[in-house]
Parts: sequence; C-alpha cells; structure tokens
Amino acid sequence: MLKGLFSKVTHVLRGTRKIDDDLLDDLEEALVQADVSAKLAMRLVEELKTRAENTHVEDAAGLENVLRQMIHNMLRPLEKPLNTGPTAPTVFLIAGVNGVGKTTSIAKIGHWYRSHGNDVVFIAADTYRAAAADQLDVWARRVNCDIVRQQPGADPGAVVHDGLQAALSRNANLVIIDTAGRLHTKVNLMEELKKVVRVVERVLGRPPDESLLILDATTGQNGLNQARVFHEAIDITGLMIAKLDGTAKGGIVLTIADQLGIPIKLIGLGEKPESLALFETRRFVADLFERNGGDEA
Ligand SMILES: Nc1nc2c(ncn2[C@@H]2O[C@H](COP(=O)(O)OP(=O)(O)O)[C@@H](O)[C@H]2O)c(=O)[nH]1
Ligand SMILES: [Mg+2]
Repeated sequence: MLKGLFSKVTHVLRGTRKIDDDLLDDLEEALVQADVSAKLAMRLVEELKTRAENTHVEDAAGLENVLRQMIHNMLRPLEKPLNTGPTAPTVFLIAGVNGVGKTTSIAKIGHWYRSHGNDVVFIAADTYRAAAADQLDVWARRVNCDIVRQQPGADPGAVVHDGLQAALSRNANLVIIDTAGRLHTKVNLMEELKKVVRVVERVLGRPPDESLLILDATTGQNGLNQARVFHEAIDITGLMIAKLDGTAKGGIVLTIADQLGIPIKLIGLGEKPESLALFETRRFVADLFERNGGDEA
C-alpha cells in the first residue's frame, strides 16, 4: 500500500525542532523533492508560517497538523465519485501516453465493477499495436470481462462503434475503451481520440460518461503537460494517478491538483487487478504522512 509517499517531508517534521527559517527552508526543499512544484511549495510554506503564527503553533508536530489540514482543504474539492451514465451502458474512455498504465488500469476498473455484479465490455481501440489488443484480451479473461476487438490497424472509431453496439445488445452495464498511447505531440492521434468521442456521441447520444486520463506518478511533472494537451483535445472528466506504490514523490498529486483542477477519481497501487482505490482525500493525506514505510534517503 501507500507508504512513505512524503518521507522527506515527514523526516523534516520529525522530532521536536523549533519552528524557524531553517526548518521552513528544509520543509520547502523536501516538498519540492517530493514533486510539489516550486511555486506551490513556496506558497504552502508561506501560508503555513502565517497560520502557525496566528494559531501559536510552536513545534514541528503542530506544524505537521496545520500542513495536513491545508493539503486536505486543497484536495477535498477534487474528490468526486465516478460518473454513471443516464442509460446503460456507462462508458469510460481511457486515455494517456504509452506506458502510463492504461491497459492495466482498465483491468483493475473492470475487475472492480465485475466483482460488484456488473457486465463489463472492454473495447480494444488501441489498434496501432497488435500486442495491445492481445494484452487487453489476457486481462479480460483474467478478470472475467468481455472484449470487443478487431484486426490490428483497424479504424479505432469503427471498433468503438461495433463495441458499443455489442454492449447494447448484451445489455452490458459498463464499457471501458482502451486507446492508443498517442504521443501528445502528434496532432493526428489527438484527432483520432476526438473521433472516438464523436462515435460514442453518435451511438449513445452523449459523450463518454468519464474520459479518464491516466497519469504515471513516477514520471513527475512531465505528466502535467501531457494532461494539458489531452484536455485541450477532449474534455477530461477525471484523472487516475497510477503507480503511486513505490514512489516517495506523492507531492505530484498536489501539483496536479493545483495546476489542473481536474477531479482525481482513482489511484493505482500496483500491478494486480485489486491494486486500485478510489481517491479519498482523508485516506490520501493519512498515507502521505505515513511514517512506517518508504525511504528516508
Ligand atoms: N507498480 C505499478 N505498476 C503499474 C501500475 N499500473 C500499471 N503498471 C505497470 O506499468 C506498465 C505499463 O502498463 P500498461 O497498462 O501496459 O500501460 P499502457 O501503455 O498505458 O497501456 C506495466 O508493466 C504495468 O504492470 C501501478 O499502479 N503500479
Ligand atoms: Mg496499453
């Protein structure tokens, strides 16, 4: 599970250090090392200092409580449940650059809905690489979901069209669309994604109920630019932050929240079908400051 996400920050706050400029400088640096943007780290530390003075907080432990509260207040407005469509099937479109964890995340989401009694159809609209549909196929079998796929190179719009028709005729509750790891600089790939959205609109009379962008927590602030490009092409309704296990840089979530203001809906915690959680602010803040795991270094 999530441990030590903020280990450098908790290290600074450990013990009974008095609050002085040295401590605040160390804290700011630790925040930046945890992938909080420099701007946000500065803002947080300034606000922390003011609040600490106003409330007569005198030691590092008290400071931590104030910081926890500030982070909670920042993230809480972005905690939103996953949407459900007004008519079946609910449609989730999954987007993101290669390797961020799209296909694995689809398996996790499918597994969760399936184990709650839903009929789930995966649509393999990443037709660019043959291996992509094969990978989704393997997951579909493992997590007991249906899959609609076509031959490699097929038009993703056509695959989505057929997949939605199949889901409608099977009375499926949920459709999850896997898309290519379209390089965010390639305009044609963004056009392809827009086309997939239009196909969903044409078949169901509404856009996908969720257009989820998957970001990889371990790639730091690169993900922010990706997110902007995707958000310009299609209306991203939520984020999933994958690979939050095994990073001491949980601050990326704060940076994402600060700069994008897009709801954070899910987090990925490993490579197993069960390694998925809804984003819950309280839980996340507790995990951020968890002291039992992670490296100090
Ligand atoms: N540790 C960890 N690895 C993940 C997570 N999600 C995906 N991965 C791994 O990331 C790699 C790329 O995942 P994949 O789903 O193929 O990415 P895609 O190219 O976006 O479809 C695979 O090795 C996955 O097992 C996660 O939450 N935690
Ligand atoms: Mg994939």
